[in-house]
Amino acid sequence: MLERIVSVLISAAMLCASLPDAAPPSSPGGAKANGWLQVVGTQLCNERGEPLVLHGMSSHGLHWFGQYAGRQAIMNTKAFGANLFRVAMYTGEGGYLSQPEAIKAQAVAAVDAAVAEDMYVIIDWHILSDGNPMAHADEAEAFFSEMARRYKDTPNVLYEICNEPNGGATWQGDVKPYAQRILKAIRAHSRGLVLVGSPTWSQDIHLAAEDPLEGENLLYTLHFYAGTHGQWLRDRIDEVRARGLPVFVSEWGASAADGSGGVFLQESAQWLDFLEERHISWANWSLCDKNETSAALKPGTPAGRPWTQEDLSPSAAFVFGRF
Ligand code: DCB
Repeated sequence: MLERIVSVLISAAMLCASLPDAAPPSSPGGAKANGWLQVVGTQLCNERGEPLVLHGMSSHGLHWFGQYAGRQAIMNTKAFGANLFRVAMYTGEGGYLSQPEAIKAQAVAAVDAAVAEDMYVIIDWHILSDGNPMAHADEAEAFFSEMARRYKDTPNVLYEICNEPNGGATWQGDVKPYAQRILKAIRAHSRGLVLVGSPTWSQDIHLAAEDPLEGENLLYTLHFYAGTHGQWLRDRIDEVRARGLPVFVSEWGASAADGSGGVFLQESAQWLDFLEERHISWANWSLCDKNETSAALKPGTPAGRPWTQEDLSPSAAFVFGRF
């Protein structure tokens, strides 16, 4: 009899152990469960110092495809497993610098939507045609100062201060001094993660490794396009990490570097396997329905309803499956 009771108790205990915790967090990779992010060595970690990997989508330019940075669209990416959203706020090309108040309101609405979904969210100062971040450092400083104050108590928010420096911009003469200035403005209010780009569309991360910034909770962005960038750029990631530089892939595409061509799924899988082995976080370009191969949605897909596999482009059918 006693034997039988013991064996029933043991099976009950084993059953309990195989069930998930009674009260799972609202989203295992979300901000409620993980809190303020921090960098430990080269690894992104949660508030408890446990490694955390963020996966999600980048918006396209807010001023062109703002509907895909709304609550339903962000929720849709979460439903596919994302815990990160990147708000790409173009500065040039008719973006923030041309209409600051309207675009800022759009960016804030997108950030608030991601926060409401318990996701981490990147505020991206998306320089591109304006290749040198120094060209609009005053505007950037005012913008990030305001954002850091607004979100000083919101652990969800990450600050990407210069998407892709290019043209003649150098690390030592332009990007580093710019980053020092913006970092200071952000740190006056917030301890949130700051993501820093580098020359050649955020590929020259080795220049940052030779002369890194001082400060806490900084990561360096590396951007790649699977049809254009291969092993040599992955090797560069290993080189800089060996020197202690924390890396975050805040933008990558399954297309070629112009956002089109391909789609290069085999090359993308090779890249994502590489990132996964190293617990490197990423955001994919881009959540929109533009007629280009990097776009996640088939042309004409409405932003205001849930999406099925049928709505996804070949790129997103692959990428969403890797969240
Ligand atoms: C980056 C930019 C991003 C750009 C994508 C794809 O630029 F951060 O804004 O997105 O990569 O090129 C594209 C959109 C197009 C849009 C165009 C201009 O997909 O719909 O018309 O921006 O706004 C890169 C990245 C890498 C390289 C070059 C660029 N590269 N670039 O290695 O040569 O010149 O835009």
